[in-house]
This record gives sequence, C-alpha cells and structure tokens, in this order.
Amino acid sequence: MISYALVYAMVYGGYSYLDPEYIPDERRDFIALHWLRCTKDVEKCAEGVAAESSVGTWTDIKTINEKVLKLYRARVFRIKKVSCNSAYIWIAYPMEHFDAKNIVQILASIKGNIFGMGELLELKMLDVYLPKDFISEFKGPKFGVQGIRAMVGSEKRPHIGTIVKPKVGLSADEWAQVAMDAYTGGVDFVKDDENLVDQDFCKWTDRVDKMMDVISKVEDICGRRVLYAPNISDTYTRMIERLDYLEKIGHNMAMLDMYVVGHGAAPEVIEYAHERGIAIHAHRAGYAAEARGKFGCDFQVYAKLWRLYGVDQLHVGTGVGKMEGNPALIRRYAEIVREKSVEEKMHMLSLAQNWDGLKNVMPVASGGLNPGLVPSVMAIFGRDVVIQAGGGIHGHPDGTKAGAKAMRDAVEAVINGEGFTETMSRSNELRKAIEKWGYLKPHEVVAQMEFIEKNAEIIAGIILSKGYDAFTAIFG
Ligand code: RUB
Ligand code: CA
Repeated sequence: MISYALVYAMVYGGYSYLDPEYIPDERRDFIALHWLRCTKDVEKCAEGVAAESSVGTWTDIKTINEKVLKLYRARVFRIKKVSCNSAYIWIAYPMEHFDAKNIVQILASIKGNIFGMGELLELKMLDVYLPKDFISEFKGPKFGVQGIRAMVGSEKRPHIGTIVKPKVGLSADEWAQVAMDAYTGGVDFVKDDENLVDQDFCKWTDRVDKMMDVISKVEDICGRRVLYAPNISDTYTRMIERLDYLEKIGHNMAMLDMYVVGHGAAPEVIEYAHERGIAIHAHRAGYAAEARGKFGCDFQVYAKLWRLYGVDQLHVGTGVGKMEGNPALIRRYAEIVREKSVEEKMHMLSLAQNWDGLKNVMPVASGGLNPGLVPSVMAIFGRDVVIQAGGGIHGHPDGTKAGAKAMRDAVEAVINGEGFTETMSRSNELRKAIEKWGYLKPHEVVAQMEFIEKNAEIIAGIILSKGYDAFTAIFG
C-alpha cells in the first residue's frame, strides 16, 4: 500500500518552480514576499506555494505543457533561509498569468489556496510589488491630499476629524447635534462609524439630510467649509443608490469599509463616486483579522490595493493610541499611500514601489487618540494627515465642543511651536483633556523611529536571519 507520506512527497509533480537566476521585470512581474514555516524542506514548500498559487496542483498531471510552465508559472527567485523548514521567499508572477485589472482573480491566485496547504505551519504575505503595466490600468485617487485640502480650504496643517460616538444607537437628530458641536469646536471632518449605515434608529437618508443642514449652518456660523463622510458600505446596488442620492443633493464625500465591501465592488463604486465629484474615505475594519498572527496578509498589501482603487483618505493606524503598530511601521504605511515612490526597507519587510504618477491618499490616524497624543502623531505623520478622535473628543469632561477645541489647540500648539504647557495656560479645553488622558512626549516616539532608521541594516540582518518572530518582537 502506498503511504500518504509518499504521495505527498511527490507533490507538484516534479516541475520546477525554483529559479534563483530569474531577474523579475519591473514592468510585467508581480512580486510577493512571504514568510513561511513548514513541515518539510523549505525549498519544497516554497515550490508548493508558487505552484498552488499559479499553475500547479498536488501531483503530476497529463494536461500541463511547456507553454503553460514557461509563460504562466510563478517562480521562487529568492529564498532567505532561517532554518531548514522556515524562510522568507520572493515569488515572481508574470502579468500574463492574470486577467489584468481583475484584482479578484489576482488575489484568488497569489493569496488564495496557499494559506490552506497542510504542510504550512506559518504563511504570511508580507508585501507585494505591483508592476508598472498593471498600475497603468488604474486611475487611482481623484482627490488625494491636494484635492481634500481644496475641499476644506486648508493650508499645510493636519485635518482634525471625529467619529460620532456612541458607535451606534443615537437618533439622526442626536447624531447631527453631536456633529454640530464637533464642527463648531474646530473639527474639519465628521464620519460615520464603521458599523453605522442605515439602522432603524438612525436611517441613512435621514442622517445625511440633517447633516446637510448642519454643514451649511457651520459655514454660516464659522465661515469654514467642513467634510462629512456618510458610510455607504452595503451591497453593490445599495452603495450605488446611496451615491446617486449624494450626487442629487450635491454632497462631496462618502465612506467605505474596504475590507468587508471587498474587491469586486470597491473599484467600481469608487470610480462611480469619483465621476460624480464624490471623494472616498476608506475605513479598514477587519484588517487585523488577516494582518495579525502568522497566517494572513500584512496591511501594506491592502494599502497598495486601496491606493490603486483610488480611495482618497485611508485609515493606516496611529503608532500610538489603542490599536497595534509601531510608529516606524505606521509611518511606512503613510509613506506607501502618500509618496510618489518608496524604496525597499527590508528591516520593515517592505518592498520598493513606484506609483508612476498615481495621485496620493491622505492618511488617517485614528484609534484611541486624544489631544495629548497629537504631538506624537504629528511626529509620525507630519502635516498631511487626518488626525481623528472619537472617544478623545466626546469623552472630554466638558463635552464634544470642548473636546474638538482641545484637539484643535493641540494641533495649533505644534504648528506654532508653542509648548503644551503654554497652550494649556490659555486653553482650558486642552488643560482638562491633558488632566484626563495625559500627555505623551513626542521625543519618545521620535527617538524610537530614529533608532530604527539608524540601525536599519542591523535590524534587517536580525529579522532576515532569525525569522518573523524577530520582526514581531521589534515592531509589535
Ligand atoms: C476610533 C474608531 C476607528 C478606529 C479603527 O475611535 O472608531 O474605528 O480608527 O482603527 P476612537 P484603525 O477614537 O474612539 O478610538 O483606524 O486603526 O483602522
Ligand atoms: Ca470606529
């Protein structure tokens, strides 16, 4: 009787998917960087991953031919072994393998079946390089940092945003009142929470209509233009209906929960919005289900896809606050969506990427923020960022309006180079916020980021020789 062990030792039919001589073509090849740990020799597993994600299956087959192998197979062109059964691997996929522009099909290949392969104990897609010819198929953001600034009329300063809290449960009237307080306190941008869309207690159109009144009142009272992103996330048809409604009433922004909306609908919905002059705020609820742990996919892969699809604002983490992520890594995410190109940074397991003229995305720092964290957030992101606080505004001892003013004063203190103590002496709102939540000295965050950049080579050496555990130990 043939043992199962023997059958599986023949896996992938003897065709080679290892090609250390191969030099990827930056115009035509996708490159996936993975961490893997497996039960067999790492070369075999790496071949298995390349095969299963491209043209192969678990055994030799009579139907394969030279043309398929030559033109469409993936190639493992680099392996950085950590042990006999763990390694970082680089896989190149030729563009011909894909139905260009169809990201659903691309993801079903490069991040599909492979995560279920029995011999893998860990498999993490760390990053992906998107080739030039593929990028040129996409329009990218319509507004980006410059366009969003133009909508507000802001100069070189962070935008301040808020998420109305509680997350769900307020009526449309109550909701609009909270938004009004936030705007008049100094906020530029208000958004729905990721899990608020069209519930009975706060119907979507009801809330949007009330918000249109609020926005025009704020313009009259404060002389400022402000933004509102109503969450349209739903089935494709309902999202389109909501965009039609926003177009009808002349509104300029909507929000999508990118991970849960998915890859089939999002690119078209974004294009549809852009054609109607509507900018897209992108929330990433659910990202961590894939990004944390040793199976799944790092956020930077998605940050790239979302820029390609054309989101105009994107949540990328904070580096401080309630969500995970080391400041240096969060700064890297911001650079990926905001810069014209990024160099490879192996100490952060991050590949080079050139955006070939696609507009940029305004990064959003959000999650557990409050005025005392503003200087640190600005040290990480600079000024082209939306600094967003829910609890850190509505939890202010004197309420939402005071919370919004405290955030605004905190931002202005940094921009004017004024010490926080000085600003607190004239801003009761900021003082009370700091008394409640404290103050994080930005130089601690700066020192942390500088240490990582100064020691980039050493850190890369450690991470590449010790494996993914070393990366998580350093970057969280
Ligand atoms: C933040 C909040 C957002 C988080 C999600 O509220 O509602 O959903 O930004 O995290 P609060 P991320 O300010 O009260 O914490 O932005 O990292 O995806
Ligand atoms: Ca939220």
